[in-house]
Amino acid sequence: MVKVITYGTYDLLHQGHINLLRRAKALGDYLIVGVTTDNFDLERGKLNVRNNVMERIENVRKTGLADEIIIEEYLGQKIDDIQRYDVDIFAIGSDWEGHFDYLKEYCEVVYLERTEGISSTQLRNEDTVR
Ligand code: C2G
Repeated sequence: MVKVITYGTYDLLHQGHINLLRRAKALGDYLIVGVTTDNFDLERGKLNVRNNVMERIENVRKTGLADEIIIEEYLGQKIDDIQRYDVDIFAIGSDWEGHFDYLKEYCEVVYLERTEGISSTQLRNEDTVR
């Protein structure tokens, strides 16, 4: 069984996230999705996330694409998760191209095409204008 893992905030879950999850799932048989905690996002400089971690987990769950959902709460957790869950492929959007090459020591690393023209930032801004 090929196990794939991917991570994200998934704030105001949109089609770009869904496409990414679908592409990640298609790489293997079992998809683990890591959802960032509110605190981990603050630590990494994401200061205006709208949905709390429970809402974001629930939205990912509702896509029906994740076989397992875990939370990501500390820097360096990806290596621990890959080893703990015996992951074959780490997948992430192409906006992160090159950034996670250090994980190649532990599993295959795949950068998936990002969906252009939609983002959580854009949705947050539209919401503010409304
Ligand atoms: N994504 C996408 N197309 C978009 C927007 C996002 O393919 N238009 C992808 C991102 O590339 C990422 C996933 O959707 O793979 C989740 O994106 P975010 O919620 O913005 O999370 P991010 O900050 O990219 O999480 O450990 C956390 C991860 O390292 C990165």
